[in-house]
Amino acid sequence: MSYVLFNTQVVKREQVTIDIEDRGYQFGDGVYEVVRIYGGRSYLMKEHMIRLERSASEISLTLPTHIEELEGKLEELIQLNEVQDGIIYLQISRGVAPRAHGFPPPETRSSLIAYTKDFSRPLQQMKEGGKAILVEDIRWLRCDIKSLNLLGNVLAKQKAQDLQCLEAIQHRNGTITEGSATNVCIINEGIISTHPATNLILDGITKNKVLELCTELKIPFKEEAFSIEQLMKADEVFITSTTNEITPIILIDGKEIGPGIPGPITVKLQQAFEDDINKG
Ligand code: DCS
Repeated sequence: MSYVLFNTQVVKREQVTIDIEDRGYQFGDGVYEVVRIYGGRSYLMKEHMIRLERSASEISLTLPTHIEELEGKLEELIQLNEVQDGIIYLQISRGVAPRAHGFPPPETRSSLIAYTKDFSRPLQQMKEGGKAILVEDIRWLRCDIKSLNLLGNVLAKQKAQDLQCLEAIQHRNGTITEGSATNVCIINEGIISTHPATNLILDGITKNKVLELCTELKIPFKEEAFSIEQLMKADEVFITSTTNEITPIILIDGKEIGPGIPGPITVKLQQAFEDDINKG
């Protein structure tokens, strides 16, 4: 039996229907989050809830419940669905109203939906590393909002998949921003660089955890944008996300990064990340 959170209530999946005039469906007018579940427990839930609240506030969307209450309902969902390793997908749209671009009447309730999915850790990919391609970043200028509008990301990812690659690394005029659904870090002479948390990228929760681990491990890092050239010449490259954790990138546009195998600092960070997961 699968349960979902529908607005403020946990119900059976079969009981949920989405209205054809839901603004999430028609305009992508809403925000979302993906939260990781390890060993039956959510990971970095608070950080995801804070980002959700911020995304919603940036588009003037009112959440149907306080985040503390929402957090409780999501934990209930994990228990009811007996998820061990998986994810929670959660989205909130600006609700159901006759189609018109402007905001609906103020009494319109936002629609929230959250469900769980089993998802194993990508252990082989993390060990062996993956391939990536470079693509132009054609997205809007508010990539800091975790918006339901993902067309730019979808097109980028598909280009990567068409070429049997794991990820598309995006650039704006030669400056690397982020992957289609990941943040990108490079390592040069022992120093990690990643794009600063501006309007041009999503401020990734996994990336922030990695930076926290860097501080603990005394690995120097800078939140500074880097160029395509710096990426291609880096000693190590890795991507981060809730589902990809820390995945080494060993080949970009057919060219090897460093010796073409996961680098030692990336591996060290993977171990520290694993310890953090197990700490719970
Ligand atoms: N950048 C983009 C554009 C993303 O979509 C994501 C996550 C990230 C970076 C990494 O952020 P987190 O570390 O907070 O996950 N994308 C989610 C998604 O759509 N599926 O899984 C994760």
